[in-house]
Amino acid sequence: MVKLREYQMKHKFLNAALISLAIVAGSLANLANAGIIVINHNELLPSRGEPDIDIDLDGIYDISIAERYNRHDGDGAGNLSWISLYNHRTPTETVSGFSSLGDIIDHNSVWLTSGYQTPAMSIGNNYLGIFNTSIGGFYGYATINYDGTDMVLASYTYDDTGAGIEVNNVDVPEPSTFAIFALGMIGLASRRMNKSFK
Ligand SMILES: [Ca+2]
Repeated sequence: MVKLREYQMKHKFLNAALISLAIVAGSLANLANAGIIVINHNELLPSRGEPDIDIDLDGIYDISIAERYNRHDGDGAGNLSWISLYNHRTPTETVSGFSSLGDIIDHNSVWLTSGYQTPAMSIGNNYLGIFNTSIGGFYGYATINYDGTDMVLASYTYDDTGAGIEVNNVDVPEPSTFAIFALGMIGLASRRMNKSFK
């Protein structure tokens, strides 16, 4: 009778572990289908010049982004970025100005196909909508962090399905809750199994 109860308990935990694994597999499959790609740059932008940036890392420059101090434009703020589409053969477009968290970057956005812009930076993350880089017609955005002194191109996030994309601070969805739950259940199941074999 005790043996039967242990057998039932063992299978109860094994089933829970298997269900957890299925949930993890499902959530990972959803992540793969989501099409959200994050490319980390972590590149300090210079205060002079017009550095070319290969935003999608395919070896072809897409855009120029730089910090722009007040000595160049005389506004006294020193918080302007310099974003240029000059000198690039790729058809990259940028949204005019920065977008906010929750904004949707898609065909309804106001796009610039040439020239340059000097939008003012806010402290924290600033989001520049980008469409159609050298790897194709994908909607995405660059995250540029400004700490009041320096500007850093943090990352480029895009949707490789061609769908519009929401500006979102949490670039990478975390399957950790399911994973931790599954690992916990597997641990419990293996403890039960070890006990039942003793
Ligand atoms: Ca490129």
